[in-house]
Amino acid sequence: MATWDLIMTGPCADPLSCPLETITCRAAIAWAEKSRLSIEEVQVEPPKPGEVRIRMLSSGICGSDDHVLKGELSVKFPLIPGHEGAGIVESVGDGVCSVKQGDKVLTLIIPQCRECDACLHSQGNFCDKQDVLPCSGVMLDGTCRFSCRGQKIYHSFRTSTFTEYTVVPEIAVVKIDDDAPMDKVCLISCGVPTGYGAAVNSAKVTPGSTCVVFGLGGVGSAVVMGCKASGASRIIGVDINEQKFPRARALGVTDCLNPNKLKKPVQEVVMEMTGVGADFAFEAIGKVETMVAAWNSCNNSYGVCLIVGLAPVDAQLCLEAAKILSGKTLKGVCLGDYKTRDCIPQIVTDYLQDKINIDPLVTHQLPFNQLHKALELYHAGKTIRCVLLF
Ligand code: COD
Ligand code: ZN
Repeated sequence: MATWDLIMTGPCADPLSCPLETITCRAAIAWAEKSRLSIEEVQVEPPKPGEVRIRMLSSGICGSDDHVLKGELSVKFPLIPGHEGAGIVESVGDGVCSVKQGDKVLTLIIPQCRECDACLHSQGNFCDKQDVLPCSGVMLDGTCRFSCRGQKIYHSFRTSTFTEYTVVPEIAVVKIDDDAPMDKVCLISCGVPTGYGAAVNSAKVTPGSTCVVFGLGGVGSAVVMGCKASGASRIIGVDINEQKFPRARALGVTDCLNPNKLKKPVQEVVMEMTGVGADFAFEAIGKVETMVAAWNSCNNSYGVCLIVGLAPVDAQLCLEAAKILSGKTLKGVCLGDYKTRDCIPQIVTDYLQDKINIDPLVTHQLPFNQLHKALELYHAGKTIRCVLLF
């Protein structure tokens, strides 16, 4: 949806036949922690060697963006938020060979450089070139591609998708099928692999198992989908917002719990409901207290607890040390343990081939100029995923 007119600065109108120009377009800027996002005219520089400039078509609003805006992650302001993006390659810098102008692509919050220790290890996916922990806010060469009224604007996770144009490293972008519906597949850039992948790829949920999922937002709902697809026979969903329960049930949750309405701690209720504890527990909220509750909801001997959410920086996770002896497993997981450039395009193909259905996760779609309404819906707990359309 072309909501804004784009102004090409400089004399050249045909990007194929002349040097790349700076683009002036609209973007959402967070000038400071907890400030209201402001839609501004920004300058987006051309991609440098090894970089890709993308015309965004859609971006989801993910819980991590909210963590960024609240200042719960250590990021630099002013910045352009957003990471769950789908778009079309507008131009590429020197040496870029994995994507070309006109390709449909997804942005990747966790890149895949294919050179670092994590990328070279068969089980690793947390690429050394990621910019989440910590978040420098700059490109790999230490500089920014965005500016507004002469001021440097930082990048968010080297993705920044709440903008009509963004620049990302080649290692943080991947080509997807030409017929992918761009108003939805942005979810496959983050929420779907993060949640669905945590269940099917990381935990490898087993048929007939009992799962408990803490947090029934976009990511937790994708976890539920993964548990269901893996044949779990019981899926307990935990959320303080009961508005999330009907959709969660439709996705496969068999029992819904609101911890605020229970007379006992939620882990005790899960223990009573299951008798022996859950086979698999997932934390998709990003709070230490729910991480502890997820851990204590698992079976003591063979339970597996997956931490999907990211707690605020400096938070410490405190667990009863003796409980680890009995054999249960605690595992962190990011982007479903997928090596992102290798695996994420296949999820898009699987969606196109009806092997996975992401449609129920897209509860709202709004044009970019209604960003504030989208954020209001998110904060009111009414969305699973609201997709911004450009
Ligand atoms: N108890 C139960 N439910 C709670 C509680 C609580 N104390 N607090 C909040 N909730 C519920 C909310 O009502 C909401 O339904 C849900 O938790 C959170 O959902 P969203 O929609 O706000 O967030 P998601 O699903 O988009 O994202 C959740 C993450 C945990 C993935 C995210 O916040 C995060 O921590 N991301 C960083 C980790 C990561 O892997 N990132 C990869 C790319 S984002
Ligand atoms: Zn995300």
